[in-house]
Amino acid sequence: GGRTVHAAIDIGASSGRVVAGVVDDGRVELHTVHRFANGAVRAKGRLRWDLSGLFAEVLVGLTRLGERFDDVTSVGVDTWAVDYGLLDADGRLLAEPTAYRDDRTSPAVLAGVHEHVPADELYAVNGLQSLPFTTLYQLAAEQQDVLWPRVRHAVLLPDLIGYWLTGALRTEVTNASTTGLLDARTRTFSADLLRRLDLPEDLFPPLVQPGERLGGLLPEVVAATGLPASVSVVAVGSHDTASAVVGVPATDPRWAYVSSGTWSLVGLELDAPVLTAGSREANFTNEGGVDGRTRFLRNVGGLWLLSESLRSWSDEGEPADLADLLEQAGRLPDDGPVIDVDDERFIAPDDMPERIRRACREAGQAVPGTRAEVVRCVLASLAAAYARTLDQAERLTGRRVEVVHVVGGGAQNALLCQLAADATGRTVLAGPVEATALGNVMVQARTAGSSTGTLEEMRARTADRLDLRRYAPVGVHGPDDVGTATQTTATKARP
Ligand code: LFR
Repeated sequence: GGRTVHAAIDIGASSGRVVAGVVDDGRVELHTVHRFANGAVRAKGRLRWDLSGLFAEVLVGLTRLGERFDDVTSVGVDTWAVDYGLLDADGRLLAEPTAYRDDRTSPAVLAGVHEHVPADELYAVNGLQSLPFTTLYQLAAEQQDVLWPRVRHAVLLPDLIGYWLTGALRTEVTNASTTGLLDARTRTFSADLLRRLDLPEDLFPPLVQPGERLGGLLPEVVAATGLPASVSVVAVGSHDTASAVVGVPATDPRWAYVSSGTWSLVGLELDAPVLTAGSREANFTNEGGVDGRTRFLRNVGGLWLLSESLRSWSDEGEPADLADLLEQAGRLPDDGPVIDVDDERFIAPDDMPERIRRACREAGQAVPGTRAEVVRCVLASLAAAYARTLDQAERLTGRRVEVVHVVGGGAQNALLCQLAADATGRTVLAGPVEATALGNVMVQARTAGSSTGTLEEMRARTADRLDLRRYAPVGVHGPDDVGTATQTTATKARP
């Protein structure tokens, strides 16, 4: 019991935030204290993150936090997965981290890895879906780089921020599961894989579990932020999707999630990995969850297709109004074109509407002409992919899914949520938008003692407080509210 205050530092591919979480006897209230933009930029021949710039924003956020709360207990960090910074023997960052959408992980690099360890052998150990940007492929490209001889450690991005805050150099295990180098059963780095890929056994710093204390703030961080030296940094589900799954307000045991942001991560929480041939063929991943759970999911193309389209249109000098476009898209007929959003051609940045049109043309579908038609095509295609993925997840695990929780930014997109309900034929419960920050704070609160129990118990306590929006498959009921009050006014998905 008791009251504690925590900060969730949650950085996504398109924006970051520092969120204060006030926890009182297991109930969580979130206040965003700082928000900043993010995006990969081309620099020194690669697509890179400006991690030093992001860290400066983290310090700004922590300063604001300290101005508003004088009783902060701890801080936790999560970001997207797979990317890392390379440190030399003195702990210096050798270059700003390369972004996973960079094209250096070419088919030739992947084939080179599979010569050492065939794809089915990889899956048997790491249980990961095949994605070209999985850390081990990025490292294979790195091994051919001039910097490689100076590399002492590869440090995942949230761990790098943790290192800059505390001086403690660790690898948080949920995010480590996305490197492809972790054994999905034992949850330790596979010495065998590292050896076969010619990577040093201690390339990644020692593992730490969510909930463990990383350390206190460095004196220079105390000086820069004004936070008291008593504040500690606690390891959380540092892979943003791991925190998002913790933050899903599930109460019905037959639930699935769509963590809907730049990507849509669609799947189930399981007690153990599923490493069968069927699961590999369906390209399902077994990522590590908090409390030893398995995140059995697939990466489905996400709102990236929409945000990149918007970016193209504004680069053309005619920025679109998203609310307007969504409203027009909602009025378009149901039988429009649907593309395969998982197609790898959509991973790289630039020229998204054109790539979408080309995909429609190649699939023999109607080619979207207007912007609203492009938007409708993206959202309908995402919904179709959610439905297909959930059906596969049911088949591969023998579980039934009754309720689909959509969390993250996509929970605000009423058209997407309604199309998802229609396509899956299941009830969609949308919200919270800040599930990742919520899950980050929940893990810290348990370490501090202001929340207790299993994930289920903690979820039930937070769900109680949330305003979720319910979308029933069309033909059953229209959208309506559940919970106590409504924060957002959802646009009606259809007339
Ligand atoms: C979502 C996410 C996904 C991961 C992708 C790349 O933000 O973390 O889970 O596959 O980004 O890291």
